[in-house]
Amino acid sequence: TKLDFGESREDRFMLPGIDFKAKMIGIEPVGEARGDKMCMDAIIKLKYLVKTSGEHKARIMVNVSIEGIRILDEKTREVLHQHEVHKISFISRDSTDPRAFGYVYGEQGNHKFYGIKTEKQADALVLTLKDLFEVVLELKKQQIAQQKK
Ligand code: I3P
Repeated sequence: TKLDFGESREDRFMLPGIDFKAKMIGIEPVGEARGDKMCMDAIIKLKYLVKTSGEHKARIMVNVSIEGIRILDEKTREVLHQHEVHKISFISRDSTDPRAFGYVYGEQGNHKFYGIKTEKQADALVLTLKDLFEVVLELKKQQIAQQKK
């Protein structure tokens, strides 16, 4: 039997990364980089806008890799949004919906909340993102240690 002790944790984030099937709930400007209540308010508003518009949510693919989060059109695979890890400031689970979550992306004075409805449990994607952030932090630390040598 093959033991995979040699495989490093970051391997699964190497390109092309991991794809999650999802739908876009919407994008909402927010005033802060982080905050559970702020994100919850944003997702409630976005869901309300979807409902009252009567439109279907756009089908997307959420790609998670060392380059961050990329939101692609499910059919054409066109990149709709590209979000580097270091500018993603907060991830929020929707406490009322096991298939929804969102995150805050952007710079000071220009933060936006991205609300996403996942095909399966949102936890799978959220845990993958948390793992990615740890891996990126670890790589950064190693890089700094290398520079000091
Ligand atoms: C659909 C139902 C689906 C939902 C879909 C709705 O309404 O709520 O669960 O998909 O959203 O249209 P209905 O039961 O009246 O057909 P999600 O669970 O993925 O949100 P959509 O049209 O925005 O894709």
